[in-house]
Formats: sequence, C-alpha cells, structure tokens
Amino acid sequence: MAAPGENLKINGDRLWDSIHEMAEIGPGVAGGNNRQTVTDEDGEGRRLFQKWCEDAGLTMGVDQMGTMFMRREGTDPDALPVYVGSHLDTQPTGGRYDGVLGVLGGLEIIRTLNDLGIKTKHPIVVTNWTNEEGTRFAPAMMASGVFAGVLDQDDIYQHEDAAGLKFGDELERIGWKGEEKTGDRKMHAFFELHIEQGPILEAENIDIGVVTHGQGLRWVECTITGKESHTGSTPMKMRKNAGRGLALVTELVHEIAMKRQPNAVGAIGHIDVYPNSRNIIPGKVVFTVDIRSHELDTLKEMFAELESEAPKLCESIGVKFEAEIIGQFDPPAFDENCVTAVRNAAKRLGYSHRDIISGAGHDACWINRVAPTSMVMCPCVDGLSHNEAEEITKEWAAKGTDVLFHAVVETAEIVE
Ligand code: HGY
Ligand code: MN
Ligand code: MN
Repeated sequence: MAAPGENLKINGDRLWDSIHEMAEIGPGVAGGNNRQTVTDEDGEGRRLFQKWCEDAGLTMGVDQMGTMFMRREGTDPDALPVYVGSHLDTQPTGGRYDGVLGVLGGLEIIRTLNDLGIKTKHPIVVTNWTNEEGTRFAPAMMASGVFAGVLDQDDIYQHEDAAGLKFGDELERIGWKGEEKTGDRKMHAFFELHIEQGPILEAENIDIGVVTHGQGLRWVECTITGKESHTGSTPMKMRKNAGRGLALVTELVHEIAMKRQPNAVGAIGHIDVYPNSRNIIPGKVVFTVDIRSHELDTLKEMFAELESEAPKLCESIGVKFEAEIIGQFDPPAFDENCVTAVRNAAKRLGYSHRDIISGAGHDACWINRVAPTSMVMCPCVDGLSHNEAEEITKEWAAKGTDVLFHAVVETAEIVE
C-alpha cells in the first residue's frame, strides 16, 4: 500500500484550538473538565462534535449505546471502513486531553484529507465511544464492551449512578439513544490515539508510544458490614467498625501490588461509608478495588490473594467481607500489522518512538477483540492524568496525530 509521504502532516494549530473549544463544555473547577457520561454537558459536547463533523462533510450514525460514528466515504463503498476514535466523556475531575485528543485527532485527519483533496479506498469513520470512563456508571469502556459483545446491553441499561438514575434512561433523556444495533458494524481496523497517562515517554524524552499491549484489569466491588453504634458510648471491645475493615483491605491491596513490582498496580478510588455521620461507627463501607497487570497470571494471583485474605482480615475484627467483580478484561495484545503501521509511521516522520504497554484501559482494549486494533500514545506532563492539572504540549498532540494520520490513511489506502 502506498504510504503517505513524510511531509504529509496535520494542522496542529487547528487541532489544538478544537481541543480547547471542547474543553469549554463541562468545565472543571480547576481548569480541567467535568463532562461525565450522559449528562447534559456530555450531550452538549456531542452536539459540538457532530457540528464539526458535519461541517467536514461526514455523515452520522448512532447506535443503541449512543456511540457516534462519523463517516467519510471511500472510493470503494463495499470496503470495510477504517475506524479511528476514543471518548469525549471525562472523569469528574478530569483533564482536557484524556479521550478528547483521540476523538478530535480523528476529526483532524478528516479535515486534513479534505484540505489536501486526498481520497482513500476504504471509508474512514471517526468514533466517540459512550462512557469510556466508567466513573458515573460502572464499568469502564462500557459502550465498546457492549459493541465487542462482552457486556449485555439490557443489563447495562439498568446500571445506576450514585443518585439511583439508570444509564439507559439518562442516555434517552439527553437524546442520544440511537437506533443502530450495537456491534453490527464491521471494521477493517481501529486506531486510537491517547495521552500516555503515565511518566515513561516524557521521562525518556520520546514523542510517540507504539502501544503493543495493555494491562488487564479487575474492578472488585467490596462490601464490609459491621454495626452502627455511638462513637462515644460504645466500649472499644464491643465495636464492629466497618471503617477499620476498609483500612485493613486498603493496605492489603497496596501490599498485593507492591509484592509484584514492577508489573502490578492496585488502589481503592471509590468509597462510600454508611451512614457517614461524625458520631456513628460505620456500619457498612462499599468500595471498589482496582487491580491491574499486563501479565494475566499475575492479575489472577492478585485477585486470588484479595479473595482469600480480605475475608480473614475482616473476620479478625468482627466484620463481614463480601465481593463482586463489576468490571474486568484480560491483558490485550494489539494487532501486529496495526502496531507495525504505527511504528512505521513514526519512523517515516522521523519522530522518536518506543514500544509501550498501556497502563490505562481504553476502548481499543475491547475493540481489539472484534477488529485489528492498535494505539498511538503521546507523552503527558509528569505522567499526570485523571487530574484537572493534566497537561500536554501542542507539539506532542500534533506529532501523535501525525502518526495516527499516517497509520489510518495508509491502512485506508490512498487512491492516486
Ligand atoms: O480506568 C481506566 O483505565 C480508563 O481511564 N477508563
Ligand atoms: Mn481515556
Ligand atoms: Mn480516563
């Protein structure tokens, strides 16, 4: 296949402006974003993205999970499209670039192809996957998981947020529940550009991460049950303090990961304490353990240790431990040809690059099960993400999108 010439590059200023215009929707309190899935802000961001895509001549499809598919025609209407995208939903205290760079990077490819009057044999479809973050409604990578056939859509529609609102109802309320059956689309390939969300690329002064694998993940929702009672008048030896159970399990999760360095991570990010009153001993604590490794055996060992040790710790202080897996995927290995297309693009463009394993989960991890898939990463400042202070440079964004452009356009086959 004819590869794009090394001088073919996207318009980095236009990309940067679009990223920061999108960031004005669902602003955070500290310069980042709070544009959580299927909120009104998410709806507003979707409409802006739709407008930009339609201005670029794209036609929109929306599936029953609300995922947006923005299509540029190829010269061969029967050729399977090359998909490129990520997500526009953010964490409650998210950054401007997590997900957004991958969606607007895909749009910038279209805008550049239009500027240059380049046609491709395969259609190209820019994609905004619904609810990648999984923060308001678990699990993460929700819509891509349904698309890949690993999550059941009817079940997912019933998942509730902290206020008891159902995902399916909220998707309908913001007007983005499409007709298209989720997962019916067939892909020639899928590419995702994403910030690294870790420190490696910046520390090694490297511009491009060629993502060969991802970490696997287990999200374990744990419930520790003790007994509510007065924090002042209940004798210490009579207490059944669910909060102490949380402290013991928090430390256990940390130790489980630390024993398996450098290939394991573990933490507890979501915690609900009941009744959460200053002078009542917590009777119940519900929290989510997030454990990850790129080695499947390590990940299975970590889960097994949590499952065996946590109940013992809780029993020793008179409280009960229960657990349920609410999100999981095994470590993905991305498609050799797609990974090579990314690596060759970085070489052709003369950008420093290295193979890398993705620490975070991405929609690409699920789509990798139904189509040849790979990812491009760019550095982020101090490796910081899922924090409003998340930052990248315009140059990193442009170089990552140049590589994405070359990989996508080469795979979609330029028509001379
Ligand atoms: O949890 C993750 O890795 C992703 O950011 N949703
Ligand atoms: Mn993301
Ligand atoms: Mn994220």
